[in-house]
Amino acid sequence: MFIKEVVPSFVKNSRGEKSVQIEVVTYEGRFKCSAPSGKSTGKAEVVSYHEKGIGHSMKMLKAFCPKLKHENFIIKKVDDLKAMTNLMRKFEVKLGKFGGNVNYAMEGAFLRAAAADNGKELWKFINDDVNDGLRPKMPMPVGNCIGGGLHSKTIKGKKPDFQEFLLIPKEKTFSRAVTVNLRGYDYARKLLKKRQEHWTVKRSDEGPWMTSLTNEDVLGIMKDVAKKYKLRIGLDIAASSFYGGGYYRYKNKELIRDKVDQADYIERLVKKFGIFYVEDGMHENDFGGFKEVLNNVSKKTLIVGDDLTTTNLKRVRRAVEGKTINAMIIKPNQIGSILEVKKVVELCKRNDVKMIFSHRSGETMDDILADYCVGFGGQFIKCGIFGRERLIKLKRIMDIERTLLRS
Ligand code: 2PG
Ligand code: MG
Repeated sequence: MFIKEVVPSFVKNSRGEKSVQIEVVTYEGRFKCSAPSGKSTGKAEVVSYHEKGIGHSMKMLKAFCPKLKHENFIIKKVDDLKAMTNLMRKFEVKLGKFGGNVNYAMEGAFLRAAAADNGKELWKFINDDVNDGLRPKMPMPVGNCIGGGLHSKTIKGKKPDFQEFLLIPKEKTFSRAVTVNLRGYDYARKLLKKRQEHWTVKRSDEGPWMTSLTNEDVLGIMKDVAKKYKLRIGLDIAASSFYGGGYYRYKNKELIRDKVDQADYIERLVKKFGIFYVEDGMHENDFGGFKEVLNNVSKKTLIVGDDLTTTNLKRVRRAVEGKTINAMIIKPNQIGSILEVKKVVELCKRNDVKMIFSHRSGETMDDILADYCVGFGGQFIKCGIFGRERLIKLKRIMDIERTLLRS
């Protein structure tokens, strides 16, 4: 793959923040990728940009990218990307790190160019490598319906403490699942309007409805939505965001729970509302707490690590070998290396841990997450229900599904 040039630039994400985009130009065409950014980030995540900020990462890119001009890379599989990433690591030795988001954009653009060079779509390029080309199964979407926590603003001083109330369909096709999620999302709006005085339509980060209701009142709505459209309920509790000094500090309603109470509370909610999926129910270093919850809920419930595992092989190994989770979030920019993502995927597969490929709260118009999810064999894709940055990823999987159904 002969590189004509590599061009870095800034783009804006859905929160209006600056992000980095990389464009790789080869004889096959121009291949772009831009990086998303998180807000409720895990402490074990790699830094997103150079310690001096995104501006400094861009300065480094402006010096580094011209060095790739006229290079010839032979990339036949994901691991071959090393030839390029090694150059990045070498460049960092004296200047400090580019950051996980820069790696995300650079690797994504290179992989897209490499896939085209091999005459393949990106999902197929990855699938041929990691799944021996076996026909992939379509994932199910995990969609953010009602929001709270760090991603949401308060209404009259209130919001739910949990970050995300999720809808998860179980349908034969991905496109049907997307439709059902949209219907459920709209029905939730109607119920919010009914059950809350003076409610006006407002959306928080990622597009879910904003509300001042408590966790349990929202779960009541979710239960009705789920029943009407045969959907499953999920939660991203993002517990680290309201944990401090050994306690979970709830604001709505005001309450303090210790570790034992917190695990107990989650277990009760799971039973009461028939919850299928619980992400980050305990704080990010409480491996034991996750295990406790996993042991006390039905085997069908997914106990999901995100801030706990941060797509970091060491942490994932600890979580999986300690039997603390049965599912995990995969966010490539948490670890800043798609080669590491591949190792995490292999570990999950060996241990039957379900994989949820996930967007970040600040997303761009890039849809590479969809190719990663199908290519690596994720069972779920978490990328919202509404908003153009979210819909573009759902649409990409619908397109892949259509191609596969035709073949
Ligand atoms: C999460 C994500 C995405 P953020 O916690 O799962 O929903 O949020 O990107 O802010 O880390
Ligand atoms: Mg999360």
